[in-house]
Amino acid sequence: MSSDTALIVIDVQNDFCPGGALAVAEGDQIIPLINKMMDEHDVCILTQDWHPAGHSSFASSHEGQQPYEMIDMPYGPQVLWPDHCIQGSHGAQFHTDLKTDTADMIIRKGCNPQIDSYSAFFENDRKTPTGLEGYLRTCGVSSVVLVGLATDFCVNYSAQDAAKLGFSVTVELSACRAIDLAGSLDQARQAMLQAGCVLRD
Ligand code: VGL
Ligand code: ZN
Repeated sequence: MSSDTALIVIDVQNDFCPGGALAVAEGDQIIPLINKMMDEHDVCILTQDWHPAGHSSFASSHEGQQPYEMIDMPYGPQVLWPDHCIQGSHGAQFHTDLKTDTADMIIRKGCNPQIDSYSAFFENDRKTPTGLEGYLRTCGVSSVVLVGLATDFCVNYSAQDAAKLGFSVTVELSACRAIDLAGSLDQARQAMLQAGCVLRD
């Protein structure tokens, strides 16, 4: 694949795989396909959800709230999650089967205690950048292929932001898996299509 296309691998971490704190069904099954795709792309980016303990996206940080409830944050509605991907923990490590050696860059996100960050490009205020856009532009990248976890949250937000920034976006759905909370997968598919992303089954 030419170097104007980057593969962006979203959050293939222990906590999002079976047995993890925020396990996505079959989350580990996409790893062989992702490893193969990494061999086929010159530019590979990995993202790593990387929260400080007590992060504001954790239900445990809000008295009386349970995981998967919604709250209003200053930047908008936010789903509350079980504690997950705490910096330095086993759950935050990449799954051991993921071939990380050929990655050009690893973006850690969700580090700000006050703001969640689903997207590889912006925090959930939708305006604080992670720096990935600049990196991709510097490399001459104009199109991105997105894979990883979870389809309806971090892949979805990353895909929409990439499209808004003017990249051509393909989401390879066979190499993604979803959390699917109350129709979130259908909503995510619609939103990604609306944003101009190509969804490949
Ligand atoms: C994610 C929920 C919370 C994801 C990350 O990777 O999709 N979802 N943090
Ligand atoms: Zn998270």
